[in-house]
Amino acid sequence: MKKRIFSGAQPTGELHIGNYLGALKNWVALQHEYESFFCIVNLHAITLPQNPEVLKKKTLDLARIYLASGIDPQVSTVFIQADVAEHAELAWVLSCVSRMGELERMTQFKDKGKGNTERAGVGLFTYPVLMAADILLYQTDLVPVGKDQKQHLELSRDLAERFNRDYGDAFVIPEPFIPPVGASIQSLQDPQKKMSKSDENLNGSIFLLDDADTVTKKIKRAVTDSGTDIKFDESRPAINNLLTIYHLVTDKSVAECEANFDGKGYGQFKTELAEAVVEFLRPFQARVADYADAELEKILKDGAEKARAIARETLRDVYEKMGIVRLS
Ligand code: AQP
Repeated sequence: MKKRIFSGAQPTGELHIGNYLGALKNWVALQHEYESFFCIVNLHAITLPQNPEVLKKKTLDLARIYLASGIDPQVSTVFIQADVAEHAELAWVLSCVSRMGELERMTQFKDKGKGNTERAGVGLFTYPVLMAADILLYQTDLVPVGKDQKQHLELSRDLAERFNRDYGDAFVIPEPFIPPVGASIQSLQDPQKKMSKSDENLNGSIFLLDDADTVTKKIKRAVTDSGTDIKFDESRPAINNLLTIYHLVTDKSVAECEANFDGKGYGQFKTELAEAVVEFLRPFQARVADYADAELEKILKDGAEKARAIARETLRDVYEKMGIVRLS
């Protein structure tokens, strides 16, 4: 039997090349090897305020992005989180198993809550518990994510182990799959920060739907480090980040990338990088319009039905083990 993977993204903001290189690219590569579940995590989206109309639209847009990236709905299960109510139910159960202290240690809560815990939403605080529910419901073996989600995944493992120890084995303990390269694509404007949908500086991120002109301008404006060599070098985070993007969008080896820019200046490097990113995005952008609304909805409904059957079984077992009675 194939092992199982689960992953998801939030239908908030515009997906950027970091989301693609850190997550989606790996989902596409892994889907034939694993039984795959890819979720549009719209319940996670409301942990920060959203405009309801925009959120509705973004939910279907994100499904289009998944499919345009190469996720094959004949092979993988693609669905919307809110279509499977068991996600919210298991999140409640797991919140009763979680400790305040462990959630307080989550760095994303500190970042997104901007250090003001009095004003931060409770949903933002318990976000990692909902993420644990997403993963554990499907008896997931492997979770392909970017580096920013590593801590949340460790919490999922801790909660699964605690539940299994206290009530009996109900969950597979998931492993993270964090790509060796591309797990953290940094902002073009501040290479100390990860590229992020919610960054107010739009020049920091290359969005998957940016046109050629916008991509080129953003790359030309990208900050660089001192020095002139165009080589992979962690101590020069700006150039390292740009070269990593080049490496991943062209699929050229590290040596080929360095050889290609040997003796060239930053100007030439940025021109070639912009061309490579535009070329990489072109076929993807053409595919985004491939699916009509009705076809897309059918894929998502079929996906939800398949997901629900597994989720229901896991929750039934969890309730049984905890002594939660349901008469119907
Ligand atoms: N900069 C990044 N580099 C590599 N991978 C990344 N991911 C996010 N940013 C980078 C990975 O993308 C997947 C989906 O992310 P998400 O929708 O759950 O959003 P997020 O992790 O909260 O990060 P975003 O997209 O930048 O949004 P904001 O601005 O809201 O934080 C995940 O697997 C994530 O690791």
